[in-house]
Amino acid sequence: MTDLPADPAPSTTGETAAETAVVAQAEVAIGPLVGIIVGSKSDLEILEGAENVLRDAGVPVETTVMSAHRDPELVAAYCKGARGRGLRVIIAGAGLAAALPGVAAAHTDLPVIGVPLTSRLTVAGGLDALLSIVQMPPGVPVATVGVDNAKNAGHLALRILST
Ligand code: AIR
Repeated sequence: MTDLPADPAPSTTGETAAETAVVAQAEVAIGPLVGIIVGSKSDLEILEGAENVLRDAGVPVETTVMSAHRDPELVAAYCKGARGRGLRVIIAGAGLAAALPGVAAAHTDLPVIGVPLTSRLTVAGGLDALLSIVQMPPGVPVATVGVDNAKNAGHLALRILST
């Protein structure tokens, strides 16, 4: 936790520096606890299943589109900074050669839940994405839910948050 400043000098808005620091800490405290990331805008509708479960439980959540293949630097920066911003769990959904959950787990030690998705070019009913997500090398785990089963990712995130 950040120490409050010793000097309570009034700011131009009338708040003391200490009050400003308290407000800043409160904003951090109510920031998102779960970060949902998806490989494409075309994945967003299915991931609403996870978002709705979390919002219904009162858990603050943020959803961002970033592709492990199209935006690799963005994915790395987001996941490296996730714990520092107060996130506790990352839910990552992608289809096809679905690298996003695994790449996320490579860049953060937060729990990562992978959601394999069907999409326009899917083969074998989403088995392509399922195997891409579940077959992680030892030491870099991704907790994988069923194909298109984003709701279960939300429920699993709730259980992780309650431990
Ligand atoms: N994808 C995007 N970058 C890497 C991968 N694997 C996935 C998306 C989406 C599918 O490719 O997660 O499920 C098709 O994306 P789009 O943008 O062509 O609709």
